[in-house]
Amino acid sequence: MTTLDRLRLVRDMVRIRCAEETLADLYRDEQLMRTPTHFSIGQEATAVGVCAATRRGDVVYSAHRSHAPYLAKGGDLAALVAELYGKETGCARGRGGSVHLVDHAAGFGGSAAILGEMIPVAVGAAWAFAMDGAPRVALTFFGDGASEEGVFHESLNFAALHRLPVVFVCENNQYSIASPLSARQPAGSSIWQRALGYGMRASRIDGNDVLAVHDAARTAVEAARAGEGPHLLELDTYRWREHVGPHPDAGGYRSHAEVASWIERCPIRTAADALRPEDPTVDDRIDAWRAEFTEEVARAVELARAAPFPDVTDLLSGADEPRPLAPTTRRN
Ligand SMILES: Cc1ncc(C[n+]2csc(CCOP(=O)(O)OP(=O)(O)O)c2C)c(N)n1
Repeated sequence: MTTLDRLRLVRDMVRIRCAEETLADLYRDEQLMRTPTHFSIGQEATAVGVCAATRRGDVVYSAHRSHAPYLAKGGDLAALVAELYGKETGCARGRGGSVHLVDHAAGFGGSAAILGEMIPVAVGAAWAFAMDGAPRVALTFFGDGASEEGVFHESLNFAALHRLPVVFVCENNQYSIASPLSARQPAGSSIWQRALGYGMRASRIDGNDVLAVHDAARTAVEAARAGEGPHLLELDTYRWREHVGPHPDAGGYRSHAEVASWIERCPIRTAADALRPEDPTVDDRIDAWRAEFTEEVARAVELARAAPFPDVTDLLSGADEPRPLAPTTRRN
C-alpha cells in the first residue's frame, strides 16, 4: 500500500467519526430522530479496513451497528442522514431507520437488527455469485453476540461445505448489550477458532489497527474471489458509547478504567501514530478533514430536515420501488 492509500483509510475513519459524533449530538439535543441508533464510535477501523479491501461489485451486509459499514462501502451520506430523520429521501425511504440501511448502487446490500439475520443472506449472495461464476465476494458484519445464534453456525457450515466466496466479519467489541463475552462463552474458546472447526480459514486481528485489518481483509477477500472458500475475521474492538443511543455509559456494567483504556487505543490515533514517520503532516490533514466533513454532514442534516416525511397513506407500499434520487454526496 502506498502512503496515499494508507492516508485514505485514515480519512475514511475521520469521515465516519465526524458523521457519527455530529449525529449523536443532534440525536440527543433535538429529539427529532426517532429511530433506535447504534453508533460505531471507536470501532471505525473494522468497517474501513475491511470495506477498502472490497471491489465495487462485492456486496456488504451488516447488523444493527450499520452506519460505519454503510459509509465505508460508499453508501450515500445524505441518504443515511435522511433515513435517521425518517424522511422520504432516506436510503430506505424513511421506512427503515438506522438499523435498515441499504444502498445497492454502492454494494451495500442491507442491514438488519435481528441478531444473525444477515449472515445467511450474505451466504445466499455468495452462493449466487458462485453459481454464476462471477468473481464477486459477499461480506457480512456482525457482533460477538450474533456468533451465539444458531444461524451463524448453519451459515458457516454451508459456506465451508460449498467453498463459497464469503467473508464473515465479526466485530468483537467484547459486549452483547451489557453482558461481557466471559459471561456468555466458555473460557478458553474463541469465535475464530470455532470457524476453524468448520474447516474454513479464520484469523483474529487487532480491530483498532486499520492497517492490520485491511491486510487481513485483502487476503481473505482475494482468496474468496479466487475460489478458495470462506474466511472468518474476528476483529477485537470496543464501542465508546452506550449499546444503543448517543451517550457515553462508563461506570455501570463496564468500568471507567476499562473504557478509558480503549479510548487510549483510538483507531484514528493509532493509524496517525503509525503514519507520522512517513508523513509528518498527518495531524494537519486530520484537522482539515474534520473541517471538511463537519461541513458535509451539516449540509446533509439541512437537506434531511427540509425533506418530506413519507406520505402516511403510502407507508405500507412501495417497498420494492427504487427511492427517489436524493441530492447526493456519493464518493465512489
Ligand atoms: C435474535 C435476537 N435476539 C436478541 C436481540 C436483542 N439484541 C439487540 S442487539 C443485541 C446485542 C448484540 O450484540 P453483538 O452481536 O455483540 O453486537 P453489538 O451490539 O455489540 O455490536 C441483542 C441481544 C435481537 N435483536 N435479536
